Amino acid sequence: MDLQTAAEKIRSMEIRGASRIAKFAAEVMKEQALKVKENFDEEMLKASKILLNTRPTAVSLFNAINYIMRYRGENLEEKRADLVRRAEEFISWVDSAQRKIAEIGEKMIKDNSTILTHCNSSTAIAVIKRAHEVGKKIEVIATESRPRWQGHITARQLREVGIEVTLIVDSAVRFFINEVDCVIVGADTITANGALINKIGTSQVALCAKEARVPFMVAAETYKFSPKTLFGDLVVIEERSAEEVAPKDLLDLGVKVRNPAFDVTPREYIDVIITEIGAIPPEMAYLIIRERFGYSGVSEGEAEIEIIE
Ligand code: RUB
Repeated sequence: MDLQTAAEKIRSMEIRGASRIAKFAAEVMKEQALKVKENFDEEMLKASKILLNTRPTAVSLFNAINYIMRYRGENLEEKRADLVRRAEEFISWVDSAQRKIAEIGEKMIKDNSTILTHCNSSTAIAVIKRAHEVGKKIEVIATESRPRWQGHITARQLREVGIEVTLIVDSAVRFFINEVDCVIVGADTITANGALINKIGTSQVALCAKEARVPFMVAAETYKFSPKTLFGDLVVIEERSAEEVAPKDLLDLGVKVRNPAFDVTPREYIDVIITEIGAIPPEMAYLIIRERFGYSGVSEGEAEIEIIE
């Protein structure tokens, strides 16, 4: 697949969800590395930039590219082999982390419980499916997740394995929250101070859960933690087109539309983040970034990693 086609698949959301995007980017980088005949560094840097310039919010894409681009080698073949190895390593990180999170997260779901989820997170779904597989009796309330209806994907994926699912409109979360035992969502990015960036509406769900004292859990691989936020970068919230929200006749009348795809949930609303290295409080985000990415934030020299933006 050529790079522009790959980038367009991410931009148009044919490939979507933070983990899937990162894994796909790793696959594309590997494929690209196998094709390059000369100027390996320049060509791979170009590929990185094309892929990074698709959707700005999920740090998993940035982490995937930066992990892969730390390849080393004396000549083209060595560099190629190292890049391919790193891409494959990243891909298996995605798969194994999700399995591990499912194992840990399942234990945090009670038997006979109702779980609410928002949008379509493959990692949150892995936890829910695992709870079902080990024999827990669970029901799921899934929000539609307008404007792109990812809730329909969630409802289908859970129903297909035999889980009871109720689909609700996004604005009905508070109406139903007292029937919910826990909320579990995924993550696009977790900042150094423990805030969660996830599908628009997540912070309203968290607010409702807090008010009703319903535990709010996040299922997030460590590659969803953002090293960039340690250096003061703010997470860019993607704003998508007005056409996703309003019909043409309204737009033609001059109605303005704002369509942010993600929002920020402060750490005070999060009970636990389930990662592949353990269930942690959001306050531990800094340590995860330090341990997993080698960034200390203390001095630039210690970071030793060239960041590709
Ligand atoms: C998807 C979304 C998901 C996270 C986590 O947004 O917000 O909750 O990406 O997903 P979009 P996963 O549909 O706009 O990409 O757990 O699969 O990484």
